[in-house]
Amino acid sequence: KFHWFPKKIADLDKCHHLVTKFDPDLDQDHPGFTDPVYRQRRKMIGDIAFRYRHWEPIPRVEYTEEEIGTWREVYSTLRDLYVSHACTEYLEAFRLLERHCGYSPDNIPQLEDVSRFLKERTGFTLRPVAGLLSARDFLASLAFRVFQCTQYIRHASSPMHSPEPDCVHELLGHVPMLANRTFAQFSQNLGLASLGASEEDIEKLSTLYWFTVEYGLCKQNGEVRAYGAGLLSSYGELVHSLSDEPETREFDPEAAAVQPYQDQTYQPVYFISESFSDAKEKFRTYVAGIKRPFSVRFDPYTSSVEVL
Ligand code: H2B
Ligand code: FE
Repeated sequence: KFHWFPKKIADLDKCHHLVTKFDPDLDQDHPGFTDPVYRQRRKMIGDIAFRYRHWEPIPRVEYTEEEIGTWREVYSTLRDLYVSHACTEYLEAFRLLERHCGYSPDNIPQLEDVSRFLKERTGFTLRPVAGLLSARDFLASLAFRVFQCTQYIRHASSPMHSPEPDCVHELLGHVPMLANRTFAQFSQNLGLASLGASEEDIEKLSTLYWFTVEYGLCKQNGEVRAYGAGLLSSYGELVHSLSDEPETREFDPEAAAVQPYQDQTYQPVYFISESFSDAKEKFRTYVAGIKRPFSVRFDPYTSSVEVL
């Protein structure tokens, strides 16, 4: 009657359904579409994810000079903007990642190192994924405090933009926020709410994810700052989101869950949360209204989900 969902963390090996709309083999607008060498490389790194099983260390990738060059360009451009545009939780984690995890303009951090760092901070771990994952599989992994993370990097011709998630987006956008306890809890709650949910509810939860985890803004000491990964990994949109061009609204899960969104250009609307605790509380109220014929409880000792 309801959709299958993972009950234990190793079940995430079965949550690998990709959405191919932005894949360089199929999307003619992908900057790598006409570059067979890039597509080969992207596939090789993707294969690491296809072969990966839970409990294994994440294989290291030796990045090429060209790939590191792409990373360097984005990293150094964004880094200067973070001071004035990123929320304090992000900045704090970013400093730690530079100190302990190999974050620097000249090095693309290894997922295994980052995963160990996050495990120690919030219990989150990473697992490699070969591309854009279905919303259901992606959200389900969050329920186990697992973040599915791409390992390949965008095409060198387009360092400031990638149509699909890549390691720049994951490492600069998502990872620092996952080191924050309140944010980690919020992410897990979103995941738990998605387990076995109807198609409509998955659609709403992924729209909510979009306006918070990807494109969320928050208030800090009377200023607005970014915490969404789509913003923190895009120079252009980060500037745009804090300019007076877009419309901003107070975060309201009911509204954010059904707000139409853009995955090709900048968002016309952003939602501003008072704080992460506030967003988490509002989300709790929202989730209470989602109907499921069962409830779930996460057991942190076994990293499994009990169905009640
Ligand atoms: N897949 C991957 N690999 N990374 C993401 O950030 C991502 C995803 N986000 N699949 C998901 C979809 C998100 O857009 C929501 C849950 O639909
Ligand atoms: Fe993302």
